[in-house]
Amino acid sequence: MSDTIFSKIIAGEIPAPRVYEDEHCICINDISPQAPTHVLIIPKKPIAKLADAQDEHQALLGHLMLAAGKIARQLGVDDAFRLIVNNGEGAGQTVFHLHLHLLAGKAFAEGSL
Ligand code: DGP
Repeated sequence: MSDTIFSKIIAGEIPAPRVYEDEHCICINDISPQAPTHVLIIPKKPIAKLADAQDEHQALLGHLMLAAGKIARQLGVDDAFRLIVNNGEGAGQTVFHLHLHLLAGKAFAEGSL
């Protein structure tokens, strides 16, 4: 997989303050927020897109979900947040290093995507 902007942020080559970090992931504010809270949850291990994940990544994927809950509690938005994964260009993915978007702080229409 070629280097992406996220690999450079993980490596510290491009500065990006961490909302949260542990041995498996970093979490940073999105540069172009779509909600008052818009955090990207990015595994340190690069996987281009969710559809490329394999059985061996099961624990890592679970870890990212747990990190989302932890960050939501940390930011006080654990009552109402949305997680989004864009998979592939057709779904709006622009950075080909798997990541979760955590969005909160705005009203999400009931039942809408
Ligand atoms: P996606 O469209 O799902 O691939 O989302 C990529 C997101 O990454 C997009 O919302 C903007 C964000 N992004 C791109 N470059 C940077 C950057 O250099 N810093 C930060 N913090 N976010 C970035």
